[in-house]
Amino acid sequence: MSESPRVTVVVPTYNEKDSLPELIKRIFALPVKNLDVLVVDDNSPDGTGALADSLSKKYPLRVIHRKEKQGLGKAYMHAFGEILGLPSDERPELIMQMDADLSHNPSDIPRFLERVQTCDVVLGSRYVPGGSIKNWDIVRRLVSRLGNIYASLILGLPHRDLTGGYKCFRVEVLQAMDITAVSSIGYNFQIEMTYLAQKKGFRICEIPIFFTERKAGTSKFNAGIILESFWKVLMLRFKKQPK
Ligand SMILES: Nc1nc2c(ncn2[C@@H]2O[C@H](COP(=O)(O)OP(=O)(O)O)[C@@H](O)[C@H]2O)c(=O)[nH]1
Ligand SMILES: [Mg+2]
Repeated sequence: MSESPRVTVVVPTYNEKDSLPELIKRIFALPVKNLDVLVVDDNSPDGTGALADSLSKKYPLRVIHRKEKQGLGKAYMHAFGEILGLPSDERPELIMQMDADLSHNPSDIPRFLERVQTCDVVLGSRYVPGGSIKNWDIVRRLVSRLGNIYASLILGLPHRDLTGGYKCFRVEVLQAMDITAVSSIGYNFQIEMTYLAQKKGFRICEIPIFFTERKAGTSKFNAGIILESFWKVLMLRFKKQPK
């Protein structure tokens, strides 16, 4: 990989107007070269899409405007599809993804970029030594822990945090997958992508992150997400994967 690979950070947004400007400011304050941001907004009623457009005048940031809220997985697939469709001299070598609500600390980005030099996928992990979660109630902690244990047992994945959304992929990983065939609509996308990468034989590693529950806006997490994961993980396990 060249000295400073091109990096695109994909940020899905739905009603994140109170967090996005601060997130973008902090990302672009980092001493990282060749970095840009791709916001994927699902027509947020709070005007996050227009806000992202105005940020694009100040920063190297692009915005995908989707018609309506269709789930996190769909938003990521749209963004990854666009990135893979870029001409090779514009395509980033590295694709990061992170939440917009400041739960993921932008100052961790250089650690991801360092680690991906010897890995193909880097997972930001709350459940490896040094990782932690701040301000989650007991129910959310339990759901996350049990969800991770369930997914790792069923899918035979050794990683500790399969449900997190702070990650870095080498572009080759996304190129090796048929992004349009990813079946998860919602948050299960995180588990599915890691599973598909593992199936393809890519090296996946984890780095500790400190996850802080959002201060502004509201979580879009709901019981439907748990249900989707419950059956999608089972379906993934028994589905024949294309070579
Ligand atoms: N574009 C898009 N973004 C979404 C959707 N659902 C959640 N997000 C974004 O995904 C990230 C994680 O969502 P969040 O509600 O914070 O989930 P939590 O951290 O698990 O409680 C945030 O940046 C959200 O704005 C969706 O349907 N479409
Ligand atoms: Mg959140």
